Amino acid sequence: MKRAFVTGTTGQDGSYLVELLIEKGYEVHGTIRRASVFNTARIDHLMDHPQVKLHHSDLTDSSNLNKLLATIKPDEIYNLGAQSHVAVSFEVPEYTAQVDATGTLRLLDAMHSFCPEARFYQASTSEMYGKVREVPQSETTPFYPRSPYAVAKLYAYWITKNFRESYDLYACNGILFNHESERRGRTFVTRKITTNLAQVHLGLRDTVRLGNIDAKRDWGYAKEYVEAMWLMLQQDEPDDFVIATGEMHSVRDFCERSASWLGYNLVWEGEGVTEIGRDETTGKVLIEIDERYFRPAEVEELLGDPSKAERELGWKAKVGLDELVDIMMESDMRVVKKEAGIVE
Ligand code: NAP
Ligand code: F7E
Repeated sequence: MKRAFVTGTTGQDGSYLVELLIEKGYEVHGTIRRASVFNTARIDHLMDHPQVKLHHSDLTDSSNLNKLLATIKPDEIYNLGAQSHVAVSFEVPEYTAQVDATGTLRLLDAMHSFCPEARFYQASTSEMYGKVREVPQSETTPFYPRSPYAVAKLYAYWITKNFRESYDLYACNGILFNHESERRGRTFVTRKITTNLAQVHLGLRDTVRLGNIDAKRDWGYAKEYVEAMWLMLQQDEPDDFVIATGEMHSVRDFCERSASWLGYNLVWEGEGVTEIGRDETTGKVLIEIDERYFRPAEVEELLGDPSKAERELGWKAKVGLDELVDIMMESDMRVVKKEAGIVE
């Protein structure tokens, strides 16, 4: 049985990846961080699965990583663990670098020392393109990171490539554009919109308060994106791939589609921080702008060119934005009702 080692198992992508690897017959060694509250909600259903083994770990602790890789000797390593919130990285830049940049180095170094035959996947990101140099962005587009998160991830990208070239390791970067799901963290904009709008609709919150609603992203469905990670580690040669849908939409557009799912027709009034989004029929204010959610430096638009992945991995995104909104709104209406004790 093949063994996989996955950091960030408790996150959105980690939980989907563990499910995929179980399906493919792997023994999955996942890492969890000790926290003062339970942080395993996304993998609780997998805890007692005979193919899953969980280990306390942290990307800031090389002695722990060395010990784990020396004993597990995995065939594949997926480095998904990260301080992954862009806005938070401006508040904890050094910690973000410790986890996202040097954390990746620690893991690569442990692999080089204890299981150099393993295959390594690095969770690289479209945020590295930042202030974009060309549209759409492909594997050859120059980078221009705009946050401590993106700068840290750029280090991780290059150290992964450097270990591949220096030590002949099988190490790949998946440059993934934004991908969302019903398991997305609630402080990322799509999930914030779907949970908060559900709460507004049920009378549990007044409005949804957002920052820059004109930012544009290439949003895909996380469950499909983890298949691309696995595919990257099944090729003859290691390489780097952009994973994206090839379509771009604004946060404003995501709000309109989510509101429409609930039966509202969202119309906009005013500008800048005084802009609001109202339901045209009832006049009810659904969206307000809040300066707190603007970032010191913004990534205005990201659009991926996934043609290399389609050509070489046979991977193509199937879920478009409307289906993604359906999945997330349907789930969040259920989640929010359950949390509020609303019985249908
Ligand atoms: P996520 O939901 O925020 O999950 C991040 C995971 O990393 C969690 O399991 C978290 O543990 C763990 N983690 C945080 N700090 C850690 C540390 N010091 N040591 C070890 N693990 C740590 O992120 P995601 O959306 O699943 O993304 C997965 C990876 O892909 C991340 O590296 C992210 O930066 C990258 N990425 C994401 C996207 C996207 O759109 N989702 C796009 C491109 C790249 P806790 O549960 O304990 O917090
Ligand atoms: O923001 C704007 C915000 O936080 C998207 C991470 O998974 O994807 C993610 O990073 C956009 C930005 O994602 C709010 O300013 C407006 O322009 O959902 P987000 P992100 O920053 O693109 C990349 C690929 C990663 O690698 C990261 O790990 O939406 N926005 N109003 C807001 N964003 C948030 N969070 N909250 C707001 O209220």
